Amino acid sequence: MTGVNSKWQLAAVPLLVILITAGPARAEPFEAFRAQFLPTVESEQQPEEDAPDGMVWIPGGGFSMGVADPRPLPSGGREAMGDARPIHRVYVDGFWMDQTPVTNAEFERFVDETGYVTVAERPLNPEEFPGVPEENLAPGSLVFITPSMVENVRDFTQWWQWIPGAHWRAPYGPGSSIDGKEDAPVVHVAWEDAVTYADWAGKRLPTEAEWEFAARGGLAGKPYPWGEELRPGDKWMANIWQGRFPVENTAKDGFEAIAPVREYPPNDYGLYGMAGNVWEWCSDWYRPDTYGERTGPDVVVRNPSGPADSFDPAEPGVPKRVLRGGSFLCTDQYCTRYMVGTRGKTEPDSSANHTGFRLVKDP
Ligand SMILES: [Ca+2]
Repeated sequence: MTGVNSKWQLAAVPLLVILITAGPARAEPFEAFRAQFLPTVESEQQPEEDAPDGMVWIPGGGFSMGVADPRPLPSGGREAMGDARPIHRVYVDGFWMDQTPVTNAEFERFVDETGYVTVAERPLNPEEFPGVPEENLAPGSLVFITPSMVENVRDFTQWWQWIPGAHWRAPYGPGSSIDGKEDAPVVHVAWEDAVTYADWAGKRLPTEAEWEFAARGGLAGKPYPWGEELRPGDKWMANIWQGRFPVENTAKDGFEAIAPVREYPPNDYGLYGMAGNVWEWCSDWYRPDTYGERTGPDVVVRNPSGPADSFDPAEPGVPKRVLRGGSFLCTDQYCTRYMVGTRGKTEPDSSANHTGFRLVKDP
């Protein structure tokens, strides 16, 4: 089932669960990191209309898109993030953006009004899975289940499980519910589900460039939407994972799983949850060489909408869309894609209990 295998891709980044204690923040790595970015220059474009409900104005402008190798930073993780380079200059027009990811309550209104059935609630097509017994074609989705022990840290099937009957309203499968989680981001939504919701809401998915511009909140060369340190003043600024992934989740940030959408402080544009909690779909196809195609230090790429097709050398033949922001399952030792500028990818028809979305709207 390639569809299922490729869903592991988000979690399949090289993993070494060797905990090191990050030393005290040193100035030099931050300086070297910062030096690779030019300042963000916001445009003066202003909308004529009042802010749509729950949205804030993102001014647009020019910014340095991408990320420097974060590994020298004190909490920079273990990945070079080469698919987010070269850092290059991009200009995006201004737009409205949802302050939070779409919540369970909002998604419920959409489903109640339209009768929409999400991808995770539909049986798998037998033609796409020849030879697979019918009982294995039941609707379902991927759920992170904490394993009691891990034999091989590269084998993510030990913690990602395909759960029949798991979907947005039953995030852990039959018997689970979203009661009391109305303010949490909706999850188990495939890309197609997000696009359908967007059409209904009169909005659209952000491009990867718009998402990144917004996440930076006007800052430049900072690894997080709030600035330079993972925990300024020892305060958790996002819902990520603490402890030894994937077997120990100490939830020092207050949440073992998903947090409500306004739990942590917003960035300077008033956006909540642009790091951690849930991944967010973007409209772009994923390719690791997207930025390389935009070369030329004096070239400003205007409103890029991504490549015409997708290619992931880790899984050739499996088209993927971009996701941004990381999730509650990312740590400073594993994944680490809550760092602004880093990129995620997954198959558009896949869903999991760490993936949601937020929307934008043109003025
Ligand atoms: Ca957490």
